[in-house]
Amino acid sequence: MGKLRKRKTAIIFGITGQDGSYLAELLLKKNYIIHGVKRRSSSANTERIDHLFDSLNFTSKNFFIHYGDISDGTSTLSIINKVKPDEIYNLAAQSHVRVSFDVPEYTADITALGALRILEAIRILKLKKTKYYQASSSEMYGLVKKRNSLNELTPFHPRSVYGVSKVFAFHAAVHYREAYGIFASNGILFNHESPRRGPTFVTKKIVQGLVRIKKGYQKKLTLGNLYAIRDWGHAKDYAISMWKILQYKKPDDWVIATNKETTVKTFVNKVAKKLDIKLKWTGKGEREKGIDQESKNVIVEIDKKYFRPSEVDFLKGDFSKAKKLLKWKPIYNTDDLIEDMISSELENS
Ligand code: NAP
Ligand code: F7E
Repeated sequence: MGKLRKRKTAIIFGITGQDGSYLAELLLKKNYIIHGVKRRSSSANTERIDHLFDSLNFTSKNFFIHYGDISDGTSTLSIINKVKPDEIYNLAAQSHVRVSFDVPEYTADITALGALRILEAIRILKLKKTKYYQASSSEMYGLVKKRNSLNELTPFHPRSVYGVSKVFAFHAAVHYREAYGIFASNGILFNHESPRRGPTFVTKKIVQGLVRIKKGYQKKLTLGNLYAIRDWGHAKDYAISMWKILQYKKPDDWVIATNKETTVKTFVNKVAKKLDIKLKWTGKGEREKGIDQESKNVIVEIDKKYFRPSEVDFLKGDFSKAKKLLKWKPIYNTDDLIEDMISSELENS
C-alpha cells in the first residue's frame, strides 16, 4: 500500500473576492483544506462563496472562515500561526485603480503593507515550508515605452497608488525570498474578468449595463476612456495559474495573460453585437456617444468623472514563460469570456 498523503492546507486572504472564490473552488476540488480570511462587514460579503460553505454556521470540515483584516498585523499573524498552512494566497487588496486616487493612504496600507504583514508573519513564525503567493498586477507596468507584449523583464512604471502599492508588494515578496529563503512567488496577472467581477470594473459595468438596456431596465451606460487597451482573460483560467505557480519547483515571478489586446470600445461593440444591439458611434472625446440604431436613443455616453488623473493606456502580456515551464495557457478567449458574462447576466438581472 502506498503512503497516505497528508491533505494540504491553504489560507486565502481575499476569499470573498472574484479570484478568491474561483481559487477556493479549485483547491476544494484538489482536496485541500481551506482557511479563508474575511473582513467583518455590516452587509453580507460572502455572496461569491455561499455555494461553497455555510456562511451562518461555518460548519464545513474542509472550508473554514476566520474573521481578519490585513490592516491588522496581530490578527494576520494569529491566523497564520493557528493554521500553519502549506500555502498562503494573498489576494486581499483595495483592488480598484480609480478608487486608489481617492483613498491613496488606505490603498497603500492594505495593498502594500498588507502583503508585508503576511510575509513578516511567515518570517517571525519561522514557517520554512509555507509557500506564499502574491497577487501582483499588470498595473505595475503602467506607462509602457513600446506597445509590445510585456514580460517578466519589462520595467515597472506604475501610474496610480494602486500600481505603486503592487510594486512594493512585488518587491517585498522578492526580498523575503532572497533575504530569508521564503518560497514567495509573484503572479503578474493581467486583467481577468468573469460573471463574479465587481460591478464597477469596466467589463462587468458594460455587460450589466447593456443587458439591462436590452431588457428595458436602464436607459444609458456611462463610461470614461474608451481607448484604453487591455488584455482580458477569464478569472477561472487565472486561478489555475496561481495554484501552478506555487507547485513549481522554486519560487519565481510569472506573467499570466492572453497576449491579445482589446480596447474598451471594442469590448462595448462586441457585447452590443452579441445582444443584437446595433450601435453607431458619433462625436469625439467627451462628446462621443453610442446610438441604438433601432430606437435612435443614445445608450452610451462619456462622463469625465470616469477618467483617471493618469491612465494606463496599453497592457498586453507575454505569458510564454508560464506556458513553457508551468504548462499554463488560457482556455477562454475574449469572446468566450464575453459569452460567459452575458449569459450569466441575462439569467440574473
Ligand atoms: P476583488 O474582487 O476586489 O477582491 C479583493 C478581496 O480582498 C476581497 O475578498 C476583499 O474583501 C478583500 N480585502 C480587501 N481589503 C481587505 C482587508 N483589509 N483585509 C482582508 N481582506 C481584504 O479582487 P480580485 O479581482 O479578486 O483580485 C484579487 C487580487 O488580485 C487583488 O489583490 C487584486 O489587486 C489582484 N489583481 C487582480 C486582477 C484582476 O484583473 N482581477 C489583476 C491583477 C491583480 P471584501 O469582499 O470584504 O471587499
Ligand atoms: O478599467 C477604462 C479605465 O477599472 C479598465 C483591476 O482588477 O485590472 C483592473 O484594473 C480600463 C481603464 O480595470 C470606465 O480607464 C473606461 O483604462 O476595469 P478597470 P483596471 O483599472 O485595468 C488590473 C490588472 C488590476 O490589477 C486591478 O486590480 O477601462 N474605463 N470607462 C473604465 N473603467 C471603469 N472602472 N469604469 C468606467 O466607467
